[in-house]
Amino acid sequence: MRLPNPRAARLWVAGIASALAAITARSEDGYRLWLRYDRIEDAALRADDSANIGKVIIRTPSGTEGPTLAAARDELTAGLRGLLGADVPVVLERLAVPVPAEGQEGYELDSVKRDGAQVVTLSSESDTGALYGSFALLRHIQTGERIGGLHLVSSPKIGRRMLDHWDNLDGSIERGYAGASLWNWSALPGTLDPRYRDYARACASVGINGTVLTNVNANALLLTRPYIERAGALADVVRPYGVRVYLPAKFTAPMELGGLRTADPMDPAVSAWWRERVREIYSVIPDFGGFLVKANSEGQPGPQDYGRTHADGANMLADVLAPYHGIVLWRAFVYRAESGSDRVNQAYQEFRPLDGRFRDNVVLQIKNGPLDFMPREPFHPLFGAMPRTSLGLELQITQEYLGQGIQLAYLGTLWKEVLDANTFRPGPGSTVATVVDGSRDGRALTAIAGVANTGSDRNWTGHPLSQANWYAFGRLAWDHELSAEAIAREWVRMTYGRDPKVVETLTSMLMGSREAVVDYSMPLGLHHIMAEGHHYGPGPWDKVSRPDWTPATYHQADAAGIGANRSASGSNAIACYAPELAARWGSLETCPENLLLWFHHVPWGRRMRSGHTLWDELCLTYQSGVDQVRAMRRSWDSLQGRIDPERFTRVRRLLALQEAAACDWRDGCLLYFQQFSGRPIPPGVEAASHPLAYYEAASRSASGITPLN
Ligand code: GCW
Repeated sequence: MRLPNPRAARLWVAGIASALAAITARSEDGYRLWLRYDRIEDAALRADDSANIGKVIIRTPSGTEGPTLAAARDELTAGLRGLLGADVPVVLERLAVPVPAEGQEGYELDSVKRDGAQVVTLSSESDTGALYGSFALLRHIQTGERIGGLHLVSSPKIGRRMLDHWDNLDGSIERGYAGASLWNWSALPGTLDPRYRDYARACASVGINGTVLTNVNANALLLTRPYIERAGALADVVRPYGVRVYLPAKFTAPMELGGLRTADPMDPAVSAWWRERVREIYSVIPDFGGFLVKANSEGQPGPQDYGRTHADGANMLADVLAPYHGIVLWRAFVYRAESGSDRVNQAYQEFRPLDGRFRDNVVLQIKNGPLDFMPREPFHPLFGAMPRTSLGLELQITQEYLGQGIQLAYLGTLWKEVLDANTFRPGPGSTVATVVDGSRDGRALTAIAGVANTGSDRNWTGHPLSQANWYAFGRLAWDHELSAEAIAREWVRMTYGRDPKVVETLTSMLMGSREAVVDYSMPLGLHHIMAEGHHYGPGPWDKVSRPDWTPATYHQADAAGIGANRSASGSNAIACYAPELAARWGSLETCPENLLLWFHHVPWGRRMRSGHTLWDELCLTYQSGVDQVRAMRRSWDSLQGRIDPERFTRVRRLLALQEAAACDWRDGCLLYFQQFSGRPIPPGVEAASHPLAYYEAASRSASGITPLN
């Protein structure tokens, strides 16, 4: 036999080794999300947990197994086998005494001794509560907490915890950055993608209990029998996981589908048409949640087309749904180009007079800020102004204005900022969170919604680290008192393992990431200066047909200064807030600098708290945003070898693109604003690589997005 030459032999051995490694290494494509259940590497901890969990006893009032408890048992069995490497028996028992956890969805977990052995009891007043408790137990173990001495009582603070999908029936997703829609309408109802179940598992694992399947820019077809059946097939898959299906309702559906000459909510023929549709929906989906409605907004039809109010429209649908215990989620994202008034005041002016006029089964669903999911906005003033209405909070998980599928922006911090904001309504405890969870005004119907960031990408969310936002939304919807950092750390432990260096580094990257995006894109209260249409990258120069979509309307840059004057001498948006806030935000001296240009038109030369002029501060903040991205890149690189190569490489490349995008924001915006300030770029800020025309042209390209490959 001829021996191969040494170089060929080396190559051959290396080839075999890498092929073997590829076979043995688990493919880390992100599909499993945070529900990984990999063996706990710390043998002592594993042994300790195993000794303390001889059995899991699920206790519910019936003590018998239906589809939800079967799902709980499957999850526990698979999860514990994965984590502990042992088959832990899961048994059911009848619960005789009520558990301390409030409400049907709560649970209690205890480590107790039974017949001489350590076991875990999981008690709940409902099967869904037991399912949530199962996920909580697995989370406890997966994040490295000990089972011995376990005592955990938990229940959700908000009733309806929803994902709103902006998925269209043709499979596209409005503002979706992770592939196509998860829902394959042409294959439904006959073919059920296994992903539907995994979607429901992921939702249930963080307590999400509702899904609006399609876009608020609604398609009336959804209300036809074939689509109701397709939605019904999805409802059947997600139901065992405690997730109810909701649908968007197009206001003119009675005309489009029913041939009526009007959609006037006061017309008896119109409500009769809806009644029949709703009857048919419930005959297919008995636990149908209700309708989400975008009306008289951005071209969508609504009750005002017939001289009726938003309350008239919402109440008509609410009355039709009430016999089935369905609800209406009516969006407050309403503004009109023709009105000529400041867009951030319009929803307040429209809805505040309607306080107390909505039926009990209506939730007014309000975006976190008065404009539109900007990187930073003050909270929406309606949260402090409608005590006699159920107010739901709408957040955007998909990163329309925060880097889309390319950039890292952990949104737990943004959402906490809103939830914790004090509305200064008279009396104690008036944060946005206590209004939304109903405790402030004793409201029974409560809701929170996140616009989903899911899609057909193998890893569900496009950017591997954007999974954290789906996770954080669910965790905060369940308990808004959790800190953004605790949630980030928990997610990192579940998704990237418990290596302390990984946990600390990645948690701090997540925690700083949103502020980095603010700093390199819309710092100091700037807003709505992204490129038109695709909304990715800078576009302060854009000239748009509608003034309320035109960046200059919002930045107001001129030779004197920059920023939107919303004080009493301007659009007076501050008057929509409680007097304490109006006073604080209305004065240049007391307005927080991170909202300064939201509320004020500020002279370029004004001294900031740092001692810099506004112009210098603006430049330095943009630069700091870029520097923060560079620091994130270094942090991530320091994790090489501690994270699987597949996810490591992908995030590494994305962070490089993020740095390029941050530089584009800095350079484009500073070159543009410099035309007005006429001041030099201060030392410490890097010079732009291109002239302004380059950035303007780039923003007008199809997507403004640097391709991945
Ligand atoms: O943020 C804007 C988006 C639209 C969206 C709209 C809304 C679904 O740019 O794409 O439409 O808000 O929330 O209705």
